[in-house]
This record gives sequence, C-alpha cells and structure tokens, in this order.
Amino acid sequence: MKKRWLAVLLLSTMLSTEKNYAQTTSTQKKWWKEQVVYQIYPRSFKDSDGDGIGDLKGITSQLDYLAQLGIDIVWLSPHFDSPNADNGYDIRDYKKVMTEFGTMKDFDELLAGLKKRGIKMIIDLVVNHSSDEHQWFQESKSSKLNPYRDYYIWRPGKDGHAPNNYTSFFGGSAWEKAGPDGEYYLHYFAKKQPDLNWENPKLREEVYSIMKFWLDKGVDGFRMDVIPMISKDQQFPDLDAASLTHPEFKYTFGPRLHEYLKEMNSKVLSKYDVMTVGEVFGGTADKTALLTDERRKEIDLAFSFDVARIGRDNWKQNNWTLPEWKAMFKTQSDLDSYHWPTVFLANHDNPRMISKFGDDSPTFRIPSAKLLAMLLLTQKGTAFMYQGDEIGMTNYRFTAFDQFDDVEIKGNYKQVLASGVSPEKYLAGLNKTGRDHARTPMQWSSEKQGGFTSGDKSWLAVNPNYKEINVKADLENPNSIFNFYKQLLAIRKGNDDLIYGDYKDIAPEHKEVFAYTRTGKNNEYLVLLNMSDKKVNFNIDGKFKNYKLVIANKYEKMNTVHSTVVEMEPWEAILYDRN
Ligand code: ISL
Repeated sequence: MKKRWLAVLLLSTMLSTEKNYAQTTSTQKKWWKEQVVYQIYPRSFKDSDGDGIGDLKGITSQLDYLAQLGIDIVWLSPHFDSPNADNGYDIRDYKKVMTEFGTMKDFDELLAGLKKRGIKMIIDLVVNHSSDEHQWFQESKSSKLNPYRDYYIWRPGKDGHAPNNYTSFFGGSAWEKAGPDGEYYLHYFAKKQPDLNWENPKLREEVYSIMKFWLDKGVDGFRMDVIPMISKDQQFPDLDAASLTHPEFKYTFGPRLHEYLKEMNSKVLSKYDVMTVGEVFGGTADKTALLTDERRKEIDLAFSFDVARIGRDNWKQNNWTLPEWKAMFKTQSDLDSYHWPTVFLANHDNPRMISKFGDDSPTFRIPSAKLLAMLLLTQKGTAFMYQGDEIGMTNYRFTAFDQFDDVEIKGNYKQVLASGVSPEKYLAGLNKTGRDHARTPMQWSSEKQGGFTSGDKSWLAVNPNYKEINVKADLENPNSIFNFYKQLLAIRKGNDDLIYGDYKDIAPEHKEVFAYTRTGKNNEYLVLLNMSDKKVNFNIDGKFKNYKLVIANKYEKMNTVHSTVVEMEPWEAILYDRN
C-alpha cells in the first residue's frame, strides 16, 4: 500500500516538472478553441441615454443582434470606473462600473442577457498599470513611508533627471516626478497610467482578488492588457539607441513574468473553467509561445501583433507583400499541439481591417470585406472579430488633428513634429495607422448619428459613410456582409474539420492569391482568396477536382471544381470542400 502511494507521488512530481513534457497529454478539445469572439468597445457600441457615449444598457439592447450574427463570446473592453485618460485603460476602481457606462446592476443585466442567449463574456484585465486617480496611487504618492508606496515603481532621479532614458508609448519620458519626496514613478503609457509594482506580493494578491470578484460574478475569462510588461528588470538599464523607437521589446518578458503568471494560474485561473488571452505587444514568436504552452499553465491564448500590424512602424505604414503576410499565419499554425493560435486582423488599437488588408473603395469594399471574413473564420485558431467589421466599416478620413481623440496621438504630436516630420505627412500616416479609425461609433442605421445616439453629438464623430454602411441596411439585404458572416459562422460552428483540421498554405509564394487547405478527419476544405483588384487565373492541383462549392462571395461561381485553373475575379473568395 505504502509503495503504491510512493509511486503515485513520484509519478505526479515527474508530470508536474516542466521538463517532463513528453508524458502529458497533447491537443485537447476546449470550448475556447472552437468559439468565435466578438470584441465590443463599449464607448462606441450603442448609447442608450443620449449623452453621446456608448453604455452597458446600449449593449444589452443589442443582444439579439449579436445572437442573430452567431458569435459565441463577447470580449468587453474596459468597463471599470475610470477618468478616461485612455478610454478606460486607466482604472480608478477595479470593482466599480464606469459612471458613463452605467451601474453594476446594468453589468449584471448584460451578463445575464448574454448567458440567456448562450453567449459567454470575457472582460479586460488591465493590471500592468492603474489610473493615477486610483486610491492606491493617491496613497503611494503621498509619502515614501506610506504602506501603499510599493504598489507602484518609484526611483530617485539621477543628477536632476529621470532615473533612466525609458520613453513612454504616449510621448516623452516614462518617468514622472511626483509627491513630497522628489522621486519619480514609472509609466510606460500616459502619465495618468502609473505602472503597478508586481514585485510586491500584496499587490499581486489585490489583483487576484479583483479577478475572483469578476469570476464569481460569472464572467468567462480575461483579455489581459500588455501582460508581458508586468515584470520589469529591476536594474532599469538605459535603452540602447536601437530600442528607443520600439521599447516594447525591452519592456516585456521581464525576469519574473512566467513566475507571476504561474502564480496567477494556480491561485485563481485553475479554479475556474475560463479562457485567458494575453495581449503580447512586444513579443517574438518564441517568447510568446512560452506563455501559451498548455503544459506550463500560464495563459491559454496570445495576441501577437505581427499579422495585424504588418508593415507598421509606430505611426508609419510601410509596404508589405502577401507572401510575407502568409508566412506569419504559417508561423502561428506551425505551433505544436500544445499551443493554440488566435486569428485577429483588427481591434480598437488598429485601423479598420478592410482599409488595411482589403480595399475600401466603393467597388471592392463589399467583396474584400467578405474575403477577410472568410480568411478570419477559416484560418486555424480562435477567431476574434471586432465590432463593425461584420458590416464592413472603414477608416475615417481625418483631415485635421483636432478630429482625433486618442491619447497616443495627442501625446506624441509635439515630439513627432519636432523630429522634422511635416504635419501633412504625420496626418497621412495616421490616416493609415491611427487608433481612432476603429473607435468611431458603430453605425446602426441611416438616421442621424448613424443611430448610435439619440443626442446631437457623439464623443468621436460618426463616419459620414453611415448612410450607406449600417446595420439596418445589412440586415435587410440577403447578400450583405453581415449575412455572409452569419453564414460562415454557421458553417464553422461545431465543425471539427474546420476548427481542428491541419492547415497548409498551398501557394506561399503567390503574390495575389492566398490559398490553403484545412484537413480534418472527415473532410478537407480548400480556401481560395484573391487578395488583389485584378482577375487571376489560379492553378490548383488536380487532386481538388470535384471539390464542391461551400460558399463564395460571388454567387455566379461554379459549384464544382472542373479543371486545374480557377478563374478568380478581383477580391473573390471561395470555400470548397471534398465531401
Ligand atoms: O502600439 C501601441 C503603442 O504604441 C498601442 O496601440 C497600444 O498601446 C498597445 O498595443 C498596447 O495596447 C493596450 O494597452 C494600452 C491601451 O492604450 C490600448 O488600448 C490597449 O489595447 C495601455 O493600456
């Protein structure tokens, strides 16, 4: 008897050691691998009280719309009490709802309404930093001796300057002098977003208690804001010249990151059946993979920015080619069976996906939006949609700087111009890369303010194309982008071959067509996407002969593959299958 227990103990220790990977299980089926997430940026989704700011009641009023579309999980961008220096990514009270968005009762109603429709909800966990108006920071700032001092990162200056040369993503130094002791606190983002000190175990316990508070309410997980930044190199070495333009690679993956995430997992996450997705801004593929290796028990999924941000260099958008882009999808899908990729083309920090990857001209907006829908929903990985993409919303044409709201643009403006860039050039760059493109209000109808608010003003201008591009018009048109998404989501739902099937890029070097297969146990899919405004005769292998049409963004398409050449129209997208 004793011997048997010893053997069990020995075996379980072996299994739990990180290096004994070979003995654990491989690809497991999980709900969060199969489902599709829809991101809501509450400020811009739907306003229920006419103040020009979206709110929770507004979202609740549109739950049937989300159910009709067929998404499975809502990711809610921050809904917590905040002075809104960065639209809620600066939290003043983690257990309270932002006044403009409503009350805790409104939150509970939203959650219940989603659950009633079988939709899950994940919320944003923003714990690399808080607001400077958080009570912890107020205490921390008041004196070196305050018990909350170590909730944040304070350092004395050097020769009358900041402790080192770290720069903030939102302009200027990442250090700000504050309080009676003449010390500086660290803020990777705005001055109003002081970084929390994860070295302090008390702070970590506070974070876990916040997580439990929301999990006990019934949320199904978290999207974790800039999570690889929580551990910092305590030596705070100066950045070298090369890192000054992209400091994110130095600010992430600090020495204790994995330790913190394992602790969070064992103390909180492991006790619930939830999903976690980390925003990995500033991570290489290798490092990112460490976070999501299921044997390490840290987080489930990661957003890596290579695909969505291809060609982007801060506010500049450089050229990129389709083969380069395809290689990035391949890197993700090449991950071994202990990882699961994510697929996302846009969010609230990026331009509209149609304007970046498709063609937002009147001729090609609809076919290219549908093509991107097919790409998003047939690639391997958990798919993340962003509000408005399902109706083909496009970038806003900004003509002056005062039309922007974004703290990133306002904070960097002086610095960019001082570096010799002309205002015209900066504006042209921002028209491609700016975060406000994705933040203009959701376009519900052709009524004033696009049906977003009953008020005369909205916090950020509605894109003037709302008369043509809106939910009502799409719901009424059976051939709309919305209805194409709806069909694709229905095809994908519960379809193990499309969800878990192997991914193979069949023409990685082709400059116009993105062509790949998804091969499962019972069926094989062939996806052909002409990502150009030219007609292309695409050669395919004879083995696809007799593959049948599942869905395409042009309705006159042949039903079965008859030859080895498929004549593709500009921005044409076709999904075939073998069975
Ligand atoms: O690239 C960026 C900074 O130069 C940003 O678009 C963005 O700040 C970055 O991707 C991190 O994003 C997250 O954290 C920020 C917040 O402003 C973003 O909205 C959020 O998604 C700080 O909390």
